[in-house]
Amino acid sequence: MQKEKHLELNRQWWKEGIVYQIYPRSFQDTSGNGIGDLRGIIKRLDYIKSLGVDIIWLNPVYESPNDDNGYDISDYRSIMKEFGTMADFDELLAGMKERGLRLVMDLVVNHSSDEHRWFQESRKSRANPYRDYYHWWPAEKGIPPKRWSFFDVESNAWKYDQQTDAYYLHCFSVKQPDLKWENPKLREEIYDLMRFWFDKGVDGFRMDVISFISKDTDFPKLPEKYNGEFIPFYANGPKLHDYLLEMNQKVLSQYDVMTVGEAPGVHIDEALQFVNEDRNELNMFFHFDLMSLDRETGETFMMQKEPWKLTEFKKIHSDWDGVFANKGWGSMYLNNHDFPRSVSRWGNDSKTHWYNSATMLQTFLLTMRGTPYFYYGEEIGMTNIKFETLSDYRDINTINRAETIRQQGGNLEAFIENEKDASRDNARTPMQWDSSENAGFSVENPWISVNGNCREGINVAAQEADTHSVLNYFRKMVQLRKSHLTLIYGEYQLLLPENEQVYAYTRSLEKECYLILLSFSEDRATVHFDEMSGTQAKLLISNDDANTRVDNGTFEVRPYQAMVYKLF
Ligand code: TEU
Repeated sequence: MQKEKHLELNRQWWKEGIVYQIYPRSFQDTSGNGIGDLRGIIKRLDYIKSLGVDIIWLNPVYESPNDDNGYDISDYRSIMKEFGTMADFDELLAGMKERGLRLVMDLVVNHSSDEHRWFQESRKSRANPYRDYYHWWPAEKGIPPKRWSFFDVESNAWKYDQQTDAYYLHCFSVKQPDLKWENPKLREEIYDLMRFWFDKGVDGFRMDVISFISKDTDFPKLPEKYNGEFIPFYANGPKLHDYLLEMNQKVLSQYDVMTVGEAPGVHIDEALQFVNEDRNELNMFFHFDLMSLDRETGETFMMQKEPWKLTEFKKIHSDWDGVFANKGWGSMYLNNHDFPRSVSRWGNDSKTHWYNSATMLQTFLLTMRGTPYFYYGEEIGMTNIKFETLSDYRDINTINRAETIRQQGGNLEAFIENEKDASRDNARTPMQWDSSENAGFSVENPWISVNGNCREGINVAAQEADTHSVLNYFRKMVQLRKSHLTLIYGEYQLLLPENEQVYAYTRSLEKECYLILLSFSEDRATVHFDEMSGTQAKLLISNDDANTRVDNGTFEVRPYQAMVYKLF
């Protein structure tokens, strides 16, 4: 019976695992330079293990001039000096394996750093053997057709290089030239470096903007329909799936590894092309539908904060669950190093509601179908820092956006106000280990300011000691998921789709069925399910006082309350 169930469910470690994302620059400094490092993660491995998570996703730790905090790699086979040495890395990996933790690294191969040897060679001459590792447009052909850059002050993705009288393409900063995947030699280089890390024992890759790697190298004028919305255009290169299939055949299929693609611009209708098991491309990917729910990309790419409705939030997650109901597999995340902290964005970080909404959002990720991804600090409810001044920021995205607005005589104050909610640096402040000056992150001045609310109980030390803390609720919820296969593989059924206060759904597998009730509201709510009157509901967990038994289908829900009931 067990074997058939296993096969029928197509059980996989990366489906049952819980991922903990570490932004190494902000996790733990041990070298005293105010910057997190690999020895800092080694120091905290027992803490990470105690969370009950299984897989660590490590943001880039490779050699880099840090124009974009490591997403600009100058050597794919060496460790950034600020973070430590390869010996530190090997010790970290060994420490993880000892504890049964798996390591997923970041594969950043849509672009490299302009300080990478490949680019240094490529820009030397048009005949250089590395010329075709990048996208060059000879100046004699005239100005290349408009392409947008995420980080360029003029938002221009073409940079003129006098050395060879040509332009090179960079979808991100000028120091992040795009690699030319159309060149099979370049692809082989990338497959080799992937094998290098897999042979070291790494268990997978999160693949940075993998949806952008294929380009139409004739660089036609952008079709009208993409005006202002260039991301879907970047994400539909002609050879994208050929490359992902080739990568799988030549590398991924040779190892027991996990892959998750970061896929901005991918529409829900294209989802199964990436993760349908029969296509042998990726295991899962991050879509951006939720990440763009509460923001309007205004001119100058200022991510204008917009109100959002719970019904929209529910629809996004229900539609994507539906796509992967029989084929493929989904990823569940509410924040990461590119987006504001989830409790401040999707919950309510006011003193009154912080605890309930932080734990409610944990319950959501741990009761949905799809591999849950937690970002460091989410287990203790870390919030946005909401910097007051531009000088507090370190992120190229904010600094260059501000420069664009300044140059265009735009409203810088409005921009700074908006960045309090929208900026990436909200997610990059040091991990809050205790309530000391630098929150136990470093003895020296941290590279970016610590959030002062580490002195208001939002720190590990205080929450370790409190059995009811956000941290200990997280641990309980993790164990609940791990001990109920239905919460991992069970069918998902949305209830009360029109309710703007409560997100209600069931998870069921064979005879087992669970009801999950989540309040996204500051006000109390009462919900009733006709189909449940007479059904026994036994409470398994809640982040607030709740009725332990309900049998008439009516549930009282407190502000930002979460409840998981077993139905029978
Ligand atoms: O992010 C790609 C991406 O889509 C983001 O730029 C996102 O749109 C933006 O951050 C919204 O605020 C990946 C990495 O996750 C990001 O950290 C890098 O800056 C970027 O690629 C370039 O490597």
